[in-house]
Amino acid sequence: MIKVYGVHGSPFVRKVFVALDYKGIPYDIVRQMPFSGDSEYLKINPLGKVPTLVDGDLTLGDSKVICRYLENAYPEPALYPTGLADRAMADWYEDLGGGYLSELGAGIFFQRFMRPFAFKQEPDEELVARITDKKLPPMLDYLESQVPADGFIFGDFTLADLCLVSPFINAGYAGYDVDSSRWPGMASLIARVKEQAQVKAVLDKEAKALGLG
Ligand SMILES: N[C@@H](CCC(=O)N[C@@H](CS)C(=O)NCC(=O)O)C(=O)O
Repeated sequence: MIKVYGVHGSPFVRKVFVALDYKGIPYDIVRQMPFSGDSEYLKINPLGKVPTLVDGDLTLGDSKVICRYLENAYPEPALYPTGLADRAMADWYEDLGGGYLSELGAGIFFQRFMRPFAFKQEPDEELVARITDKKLPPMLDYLESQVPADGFIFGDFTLADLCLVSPFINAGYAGYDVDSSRWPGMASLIARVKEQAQVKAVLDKEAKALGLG
């Protein structure tokens, strides 16, 4: 049985859970906290980050690498679009969502969720305001120009949809909602992705794990 090391709440672990569920692949979750410095875990993932996937003799870190492996090993149902240009765009969206956007979402999540609830510290609201008022608006303007008014980016649901939306799911846990009067396309894509069957199922488990459900 495939094993996934990680915890609910991480956008990268979420991606792998959704990919496995979407493809109907059974797996066990091995609870592994990020930033733990756990020496046993560092033996299988020297970066200490989550997720890590173990499939028999194969041990892989990094959600992007893991999801490409899953797509190649279990092609149906597909989680990436076919066609050179669409596939390249999906990779770009995955990179953007898992890179810069994820840092912004994590910044809000860390300040407004982790600091008060896990560390009993005040959030740095100046830092949050810099993200919400300065850094996110130009990104949201760009995303608004990319996303469809209905359905998903490439027609069927793909990981690109989840990757662009995931940072906003984490920011949402910390009370930040995308302004639907300013970015209606992005706000509605976020709502549709959260309702997608496998995403919804993972988010329900996440809410319980984070004490929100
Ligand atoms: N590029 C990695 C990023 C994974 C990542 O940053 N995970 C976070 C949790 S959301 C983590 O483990 N952070 C701990 C650390 O940076 O030491 C992926 O896609 O899997």
